[in-house]
Amino acid sequence: MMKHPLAAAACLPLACGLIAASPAPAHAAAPPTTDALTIATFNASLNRTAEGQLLADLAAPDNEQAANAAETIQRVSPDIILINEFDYDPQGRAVDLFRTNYLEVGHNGADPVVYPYAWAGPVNTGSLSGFDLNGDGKIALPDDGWGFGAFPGQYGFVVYSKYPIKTDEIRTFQNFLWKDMPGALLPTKEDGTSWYGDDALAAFPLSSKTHADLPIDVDGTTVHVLAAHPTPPSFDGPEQRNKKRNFDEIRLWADYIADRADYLYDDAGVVGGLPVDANFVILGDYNSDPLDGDSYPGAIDQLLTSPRVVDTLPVSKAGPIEARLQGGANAQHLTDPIYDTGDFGDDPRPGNLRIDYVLPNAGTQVNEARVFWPTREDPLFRLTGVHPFPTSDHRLVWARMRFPTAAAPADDPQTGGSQPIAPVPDQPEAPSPQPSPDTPADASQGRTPQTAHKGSRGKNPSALAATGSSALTALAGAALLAAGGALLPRTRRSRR
Ligand SMILES: [Ca+2]
Ligand SMILES: [Ca+2]
Ligand SMILES: [Ca+2]
Repeated sequence: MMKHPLAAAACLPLACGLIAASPAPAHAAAPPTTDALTIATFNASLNRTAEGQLLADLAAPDNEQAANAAETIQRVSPDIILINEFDYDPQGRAVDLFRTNYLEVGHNGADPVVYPYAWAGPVNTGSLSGFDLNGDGKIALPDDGWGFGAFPGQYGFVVYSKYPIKTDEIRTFQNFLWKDMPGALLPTKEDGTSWYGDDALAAFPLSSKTHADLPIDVDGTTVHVLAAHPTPPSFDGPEQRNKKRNFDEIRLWADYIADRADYLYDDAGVVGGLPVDANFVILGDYNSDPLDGDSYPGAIDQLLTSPRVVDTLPVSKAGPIEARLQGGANAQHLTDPIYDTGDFGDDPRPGNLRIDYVLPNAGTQVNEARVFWPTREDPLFRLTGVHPFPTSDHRLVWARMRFPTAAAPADDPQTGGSQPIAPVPDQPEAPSPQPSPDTPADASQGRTPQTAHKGSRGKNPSALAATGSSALTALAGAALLAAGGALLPRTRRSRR
């Protein structure tokens, strides 16, 4: 951590007294911020076709695709990363094996990366609903799972962090029922009746996997990682059941951050959303491009146009080149391919899309934002490649940013501070290890630590746990176990 420039300087008693009395750092106009963090999302295609296969593949360090995924992560070395499509197992063994055998082993000259903290939780994919959800006359996986999947846990996700995850304040929304969202876009048949029967809707979760709010302690400032993986808005018919679910899965976070979530209950029964001054970063594959692909209209714009959100607009040099080389549907696309994050079939469609996002709260300073997509002449192109892909059909997306340490501006687009990212294709695809000289000085001297989840939700066991009572802490732990989260702390801690 950089020291505040004044902290080490000799000063007159009067000046020192002023510093001690005021929380404001030397740059009076600049609000205090955290150190710059690199935060990433990566749909790494670490799902497998059979239960247990990922564990088998990760048990030894010789799985080429897993090694490629690990090297991709090492090339960026994010402080916090969400990995989508990572099969869940209740003991968290895959989470540990990927750390031990892949992330913590250098690949092709890339430095190992150590994440002392991780979280993975149960998902709805591959959990057989018992109803014929797709209307094909049979009740079977993968189509009739509460989320599309061949076995329980397929297409799960994991969050790795170099900073502590505040485990007693995690909230998950795996079980929130779709029908309980006011104005839910529940699909209907051509005659106007519900596509799903009342018995199915009585148990139908909105989240196709889970939605998880993981508060992370960044040197005393809480940043809520909001992780999800809404269902693809495809593989349906005129009823648009997947398009509408995708829209509402995205809406869950849009409401959660904008003080519109009074209806929303988490898996521990706690109602409500984030305080409007909380720091957050929405991460994941949201299966929705702003202008192209199969989305229900406006799906991802619920987040991109929210006054609470900064669109970091990550860019790559290779996206436009690949769109041109691959042709097909890409030629008709409206979203600038500089923002594409997924390389999908182009003939006839959908073509390459922008669907993976890193979206912090308004007031966050964004220093740089990139899609890891090397050009074909770059040696690292071997990590992204062309179909059939050596690693994934998605690209790792990252942004380097500083969060406000005081309260973030709430719902004020004038001070929301979307920091435009100039598309500068000639810069390297990996973040610089140190903040650039013109970024704001570390303001740790003036920090006001935030407390999450205070006051607004009386039933919150996390808030009870914060009282320090061991009995109440155990209650919060029990609630967490009920939610089934696998908490995977490590004793070692390495920072960047
Ligand atoms: Ca069926
Ligand atoms: Ca393509
Ligand atoms: Ca595109």
